[in-house]
Amino acid sequence: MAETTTPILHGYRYSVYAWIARLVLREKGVAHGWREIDPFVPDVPDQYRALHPFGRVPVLVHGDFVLYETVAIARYVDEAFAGPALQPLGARARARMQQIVSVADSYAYRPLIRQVFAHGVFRPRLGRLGDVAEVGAGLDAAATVLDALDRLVAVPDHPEWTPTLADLHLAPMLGYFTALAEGRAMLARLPRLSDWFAAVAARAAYRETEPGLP
Ligand SMILES: N[C@@H](CCC(=O)N[C@@H](CS)C(=O)NCC(=O)O)C(=O)O
Repeated sequence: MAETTTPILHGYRYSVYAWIARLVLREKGVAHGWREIDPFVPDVPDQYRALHPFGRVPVLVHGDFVLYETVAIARYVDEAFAGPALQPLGARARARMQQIVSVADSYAYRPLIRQVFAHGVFRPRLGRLGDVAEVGAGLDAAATVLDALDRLVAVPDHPEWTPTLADLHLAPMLGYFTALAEGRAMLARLPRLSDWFAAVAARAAYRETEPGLP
């Protein structure tokens, strides 16, 4: 069975998608190795491009099985290994989970991460110039995304609550977005989304995989 081989995650320490993959592995209780690769350098090594033709992170290598795209990695980890189930049963609950993941990738990633976090937090912390116009545009676009998510997320309502792949996909994006004060203020205006985020962010898996800031 595939479970006997230790999977290796290739990722960049500060990548939000690598964080999602690490969070899923941690919630599932899957021990794994780590190979650091910076996908933002101009020349991503050919060796890495052989694993990921688009030169992004993360990639999961499990024996002879090579898998890129975080949504596929997360689902594989949940289905190929023992541990708590991270996908709900039932057509509607699964569809909602998939919908939130898709909203996160399609509508949240660019404004929350590439615009607000990258230009408002990450670049300045590296001593590089962030573009305030990008931050402003990201905050504008984030309003619609956060409103939609406020209506979609399931707020934990009992002590045995366990997260789904939707929670684990979305929380790191909110984590980075709220590294900026304006992001925190926007989230604070939405009580459901705030309660949901507080519950996921309080989990040991989230805290232990949190990359921190440069
Ligand atoms: N659809 C990909 C997206 C991965 C992605 O965009 N990763 C970012 C880091 S968070 C990356 O590698 N960026 C490098 C680049 O844009 O050149 C997935 O779900 O894994």
